[in-house]
Amino acid sequence: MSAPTMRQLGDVIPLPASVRSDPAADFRVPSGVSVSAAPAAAAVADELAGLLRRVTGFRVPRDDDGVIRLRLDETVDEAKSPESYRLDIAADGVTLSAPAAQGLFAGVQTLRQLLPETAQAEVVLPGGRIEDEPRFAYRGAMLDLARHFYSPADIRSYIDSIAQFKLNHLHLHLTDDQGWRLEIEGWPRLTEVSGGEGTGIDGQGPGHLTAAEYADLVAYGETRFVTIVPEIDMPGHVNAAQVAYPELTCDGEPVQPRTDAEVGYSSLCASKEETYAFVEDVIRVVAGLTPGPFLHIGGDEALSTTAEDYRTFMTRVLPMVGKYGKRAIGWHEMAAVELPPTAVPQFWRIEPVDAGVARAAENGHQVIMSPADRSYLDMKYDESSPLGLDWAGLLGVERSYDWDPADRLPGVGEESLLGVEAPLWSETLRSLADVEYMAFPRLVAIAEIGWTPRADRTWPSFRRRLGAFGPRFGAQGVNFHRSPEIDWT
Ligand code: TNX
Repeated sequence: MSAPTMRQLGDVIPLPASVRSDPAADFRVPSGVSVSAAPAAAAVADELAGLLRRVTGFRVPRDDDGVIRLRLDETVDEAKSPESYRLDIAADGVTLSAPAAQGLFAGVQTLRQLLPETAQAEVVLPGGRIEDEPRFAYRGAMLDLARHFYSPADIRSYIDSIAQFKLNHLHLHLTDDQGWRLEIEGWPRLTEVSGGEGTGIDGQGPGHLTAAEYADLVAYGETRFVTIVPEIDMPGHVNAAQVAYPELTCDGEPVQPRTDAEVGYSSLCASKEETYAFVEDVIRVVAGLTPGPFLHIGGDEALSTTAEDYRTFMTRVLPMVGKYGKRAIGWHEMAAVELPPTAVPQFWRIEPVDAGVARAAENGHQVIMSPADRSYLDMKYDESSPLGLDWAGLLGVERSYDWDPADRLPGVGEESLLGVEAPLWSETLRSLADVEYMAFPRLVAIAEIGWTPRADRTWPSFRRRLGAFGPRFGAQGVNFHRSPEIDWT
């Protein structure tokens, strides 16, 4: 029989904060393997048992004295991230401990990568200790449902794919000029008119989430420790809302549905009370459906809103987010106005466009970094990419990895960063396979930037670990781009 293939303890993406190998302590998974866990960690333990079952063929029950133990450490110091964990692999067993269930989940994602991707005659885990915690609290992906709608099954699949890289937020861009994708109680025409047939780019991306489907997605995300961040984009990017409700334009005249990819032509009317009644209703409903702390209010490319109207609008709308218990995120244009203390600007441009974000950081605001030239997953990989745009340049895998969020904006350093997010806009996409092709592997690079200590990251190391991940994407059925920059195994 051939020797069992075993990974090195550090062959994990994102690279853990600390890895100490002990080759004398390799753990051969025995046929009687069982998993034990505190009741609060039962779901995570079941997940690990399922992974082990798949690759060993053993029964892998849960019991009280498992050779694999998941421990919740109540005595942790407060400064530790709830996502931190410690993984000890020894010849006689495996112990995973963490201050909270999300840390155990993160540790299970690490273990998953140390296991083979397919069933083996003998499964061996590499001995040693990993101590790990994230660099940033917020590590996100964004999916644009407005330009093309993706079904709940597609979104669940994307959640599964991102969670294995310890990404912990999925931002859903739910509304834009070409479509409105979330049912809002009291405003049925939003989805009846603008979430049905003929919507999306070229009319090719119809569909919407009912409130119940959205709530199910939120609950599914919770099982993968992925928090849903809903975005209602305003005051620009609102043509779909105005098609459904013409009273949302300044003159009240009906507007035509649009399925082209132009931006910057629509605006809510800052001087009309109807506008704020609508916006407050929408924020109340979306906040009510969303247990997570964030509500994204867009604010980008409001090119047909005057600076004064933008200020009037944002100054009224931002407090509404707080009123319904949420913390506002907005694209960085939002930082032109005085922000409530908890608001988070999300930087998306290439150049530092103005001083707004730096000023916000100086005033204590946290910032999310999504510079288009490094993190926009809708940019083409190279000239031959069949999908994608190129306004922010071509974005190969190395380019998506070899930058740092703390260096992007003067005045916005490490301590001002809530985290990093990779948006994926859907103008050129038509299916989940298209989404996967654009996201993988570049989203993996962003995940490592968000998790791994800066000083420990190097492109040669990432490139090697990513190359070894190819068969896993294959086994998972993920349609990743076999970038020629990587030696895929
Ligand atoms: C800019 S980035 C937009 C989106 C487009 C995207 C295409 C941002 C906040 N707004 O409306 O879909 O470029 O890359």
